Amino acid sequence: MAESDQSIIKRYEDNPILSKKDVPYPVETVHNAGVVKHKGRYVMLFRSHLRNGRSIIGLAESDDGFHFNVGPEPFMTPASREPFATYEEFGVEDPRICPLGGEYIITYSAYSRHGARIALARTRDFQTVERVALITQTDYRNAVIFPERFDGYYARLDRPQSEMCPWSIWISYSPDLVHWGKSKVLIKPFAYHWDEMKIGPGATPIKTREGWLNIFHGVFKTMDGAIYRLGVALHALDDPSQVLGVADEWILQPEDPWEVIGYVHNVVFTCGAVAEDDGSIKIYWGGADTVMCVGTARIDDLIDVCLSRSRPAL
Ligand code: M1P
Repeated sequence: MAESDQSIIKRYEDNPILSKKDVPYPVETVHNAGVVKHKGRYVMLFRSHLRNGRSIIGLAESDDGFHFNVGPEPFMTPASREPFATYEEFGVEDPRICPLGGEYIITYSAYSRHGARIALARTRDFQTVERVALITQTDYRNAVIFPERFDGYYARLDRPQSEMCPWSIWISYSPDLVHWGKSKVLIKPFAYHWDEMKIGPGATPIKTREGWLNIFHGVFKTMDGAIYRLGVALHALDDPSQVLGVADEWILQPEDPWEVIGYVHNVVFTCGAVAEDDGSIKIYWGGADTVMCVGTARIDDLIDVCLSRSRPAL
């Protein structure tokens, strides 16, 4: 489906790039994937629903960031070892990958009868993975770790889920990736706006010369259900708790048929983006919680919409 030429993100012409037919084990969806460049290749960790409705995480690799091959076995299934087993009983979802100190930190949602928590795992090679800790209580989703430390502390953006206020983006800090605190709200849904229902961090933050790009999702409730779109914000390089700008307009909305219709209608949802040396960025998103898509944008354009056409963060 054609999109407006004004779009800041150019969709790849052969979307969707991955769907369940590409997976050599039984799954019903391929969506919400974290992506990183490892040794010159693109590694994708994607979520799949099984036929019991619970989720697992698979791995796919690519030389060009557009054509991916899926590994023969799932990368992560619910843990059998405690304390993770109790909290992953209902599945593992929405992985994000952060390159940090020569390894890759994976944050994902752990689902159980006790709600949704964020779990943290690490890998050096995407061959083996070590679970490290459950890093939130219930109910949290959408945690992304910054790929650098600030005054010696790791930092993350996340999305606690409160009964009392719209779900917002927060920041927390940690000396060791396990114990987190100094939490502070940074960006809230904006009333009568495309993201007024709830927002959540999306891709692992991207370092640019002007600040950290935070590509997030925002949700608007209509009489026909919710619409998930992508937005972008810029955080200060030396202090990511300083929000330099939140773009007033969304940068991507469901338009292609596989984004409008699927397991959950009208969803574009990102868990990963890869910055390239030529000033472009590949942004990956799940379409309708069913397939994986990719598009490209200019990093300078994303910075520009944050700084020149911004709305209040709080
Ligand atoms: O179905 C759309 C999305 O709904 C949830 O997202 P959030 O709570 O952050 O708005 C998650 O289940 C997500 O995986 C899913 O894509």
